[in-house]
Amino acid sequence: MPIKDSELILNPDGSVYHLNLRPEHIANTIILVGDQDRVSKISKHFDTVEYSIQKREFKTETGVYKGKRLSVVSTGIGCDNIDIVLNELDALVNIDFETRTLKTDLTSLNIIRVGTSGSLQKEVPVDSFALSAYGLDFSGMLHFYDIERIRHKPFEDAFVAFTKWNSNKSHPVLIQNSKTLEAIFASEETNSGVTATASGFYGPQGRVLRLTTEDPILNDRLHDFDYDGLKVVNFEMETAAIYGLSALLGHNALSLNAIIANRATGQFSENPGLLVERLISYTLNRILSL
Ligand code: R1P
Repeated sequence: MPIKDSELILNPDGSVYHLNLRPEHIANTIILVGDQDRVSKISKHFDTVEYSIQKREFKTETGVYKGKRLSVVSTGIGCDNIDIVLNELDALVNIDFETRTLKTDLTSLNIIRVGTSGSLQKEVPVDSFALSAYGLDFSGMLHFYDIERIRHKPFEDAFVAFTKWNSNKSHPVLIQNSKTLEAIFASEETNSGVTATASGFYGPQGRVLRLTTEDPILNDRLHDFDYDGLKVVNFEMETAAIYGLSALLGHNALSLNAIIANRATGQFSENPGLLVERLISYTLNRILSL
């Protein structure tokens, strides 16, 4: 049965609804960034840029870096946007837009997030890199999918008990990265651990400006939680959603984050731009091994 017009929305030029891309416009290796202005900070390293487009916060540039075809796509902020980006990227490679049916041979994309993030551990300092061994979703977006086969319930249950997680909030979901990608991108420069993916920037990450939070000591509990040596290293807003949808759709995903803030010490990087540039160079270097 063809997928209905209302479910897979295509623009008049045949491009997918939000990303505004046609299948020929993307490479099989895709770097995701939050900030649309970070796209050109990556594509400026390319030998050539063959395609460039932006709709809303979703900016895409596809080109060749040292002989390897890559796309860079900005997601904007948050897991709601990741739902759009991951589903539309998957549709671009795995659904035939003419017949609106699933292709017989499915494609696995390599998806690497290059993001910014705040550390929860003193030992993971400002101006370092974090590599997400797992994403821990607090946003709730993944609960709208059938996630039973990809989540790690024993960790989640231990986490809920330890943090006295309020059941009015969405149940945390733990999802693993792609071990194949981790083997390529991990080094002594990366701090590995669990990345907590929040549903907001202020209250959901324990920031208090004028409003009190539901659990004032949540970040302390995140800091202290230890599951067989696995610690929650950092907070951001996309990784667990990327890991969850990639695992469900059969793509390989890895998240790398520049630690621009340390929530445990209260420090903020003096030059976050330079740190992001360093993470971009690090990522591009290693992407050539794919
Ligand atoms: C919040 O300022 C944004 O920055 C972080 C968070 O995940 C959130 O998207 O990542 P990016 O710099 O990749 O957007």
